[in-house]
Amino acid sequence: MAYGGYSYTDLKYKPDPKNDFVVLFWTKSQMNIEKTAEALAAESSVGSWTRLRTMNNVVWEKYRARVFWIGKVSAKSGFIKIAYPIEHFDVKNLSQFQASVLGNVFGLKELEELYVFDISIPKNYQKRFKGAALGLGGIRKLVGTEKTKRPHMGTIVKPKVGLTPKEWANVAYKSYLGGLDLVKDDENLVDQKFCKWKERLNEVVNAIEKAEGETGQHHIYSSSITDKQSRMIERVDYLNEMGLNKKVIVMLDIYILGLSTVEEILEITRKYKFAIHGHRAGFAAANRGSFGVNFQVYEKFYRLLGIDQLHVGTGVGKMEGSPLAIKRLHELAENFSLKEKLYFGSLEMEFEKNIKPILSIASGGVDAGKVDAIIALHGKNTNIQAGAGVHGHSGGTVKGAISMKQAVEAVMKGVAAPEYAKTHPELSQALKIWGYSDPKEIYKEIEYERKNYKKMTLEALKKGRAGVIF
Ligand code: RUB
Repeated sequence: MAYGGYSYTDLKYKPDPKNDFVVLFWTKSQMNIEKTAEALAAESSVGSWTRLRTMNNVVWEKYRARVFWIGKVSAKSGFIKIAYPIEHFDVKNLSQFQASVLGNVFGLKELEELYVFDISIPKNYQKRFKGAALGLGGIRKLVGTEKTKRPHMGTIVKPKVGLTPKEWANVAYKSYLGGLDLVKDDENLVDQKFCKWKERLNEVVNAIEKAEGETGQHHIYSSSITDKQSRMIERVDYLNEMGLNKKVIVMLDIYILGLSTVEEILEITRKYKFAIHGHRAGFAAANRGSFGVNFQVYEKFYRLLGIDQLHVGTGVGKMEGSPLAIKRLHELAENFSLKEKLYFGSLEMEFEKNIKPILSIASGGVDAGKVDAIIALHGKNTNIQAGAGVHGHSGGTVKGAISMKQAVEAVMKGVAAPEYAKTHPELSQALKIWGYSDPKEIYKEIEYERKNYKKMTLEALKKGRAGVIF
């Protein structure tokens, strides 16, 4: 089988974890799976649709992709693993990697489905990146939870847009007063006329100082600066001049900005020792349905680039993603490699020592009644964030924040939220409004996966993408 005059399939090939990228694709197309595999390898590496008079041995031997595994589901669909040599790519340029492997292939007209489940990044490529400046340990130090190791608690001020700086900061103040560690801008609030960025920032810093005097806690603010590059740089410079790296985290809409812009901004924030809050707004626009890339691929890129705390979903809230799939994203944030070799849709990969673990963020449709389930899924190394689940509490923002704090306290004491609620009215009220997500269901799913990993893999190889829990 060949495509464009060459055959890229070498089923005996063994990728080298130090120097080869490996990509796991799912595809369904009008061509036989073997031919689709060739087409993907050609278009994403050295080939095209027909033979090239300009091809030479060096190009072919040194830079081509190799299809080394095909998991056929039907004649025209299946899973494919392709290896790419490190020399194929720029020395340190994730956008160039993205254009090669996650680029044109999605436009090939014969393809009816193309989904990239995972990627394994070779060690020698990872070494070229710095990883997070603070990472999980640094963020815990900043908030003061390195000893207790409790989950962080945050909120997104709502309404998303429309409040004036003073109104906004007042909501932030109340959230801190209720005991939350973090208050953040929403992804679409930057510098609108009714709430200018600098004014809001100054008001929130005052709110933090006032609240700290009352709570004795250390509070932080994720400030959204997404914009054209020069304006983002001005904002980061301002934050630095104000000496705010212990109070403010720089928040970026990382998917919308693109990998290279994020890298550029992170070079500056690293110099000034600011942590980065990565919001993934827009990711779903291109990555749901039949064509797309699993978030774990981007999560790996973001870890390399140096995001310190990253939105990865909840598994139980308002955003898409099955509990087990989202659990994997949290595991990927806090570990150097996935602890258990479970789950067919992931490739084995170990992060290099320089690529620090980061803090995952569980956000989107969260309230106090979901905290038990979130921690069951994601463990304690996570920032649990509720917007409407705080500001929609019938007792108002302070009580909403208290309900979140009580829910986390309950987990830390090993008490289920409904039990703890008997003596904690704010939590009790939250459970009355929004109900309780029982973690028992989650534990059952985790246990099922643990026991049935092999069966689930076979299932995926029979059912295709539908058999993989993403
Ligand atoms: C939270 C909210 C966030 C989502 C984004 O508001 O809308 O922007 O967390 O999703 P609320 P994700 O708490 O009121 O639902 O974190 O999955 O990227």
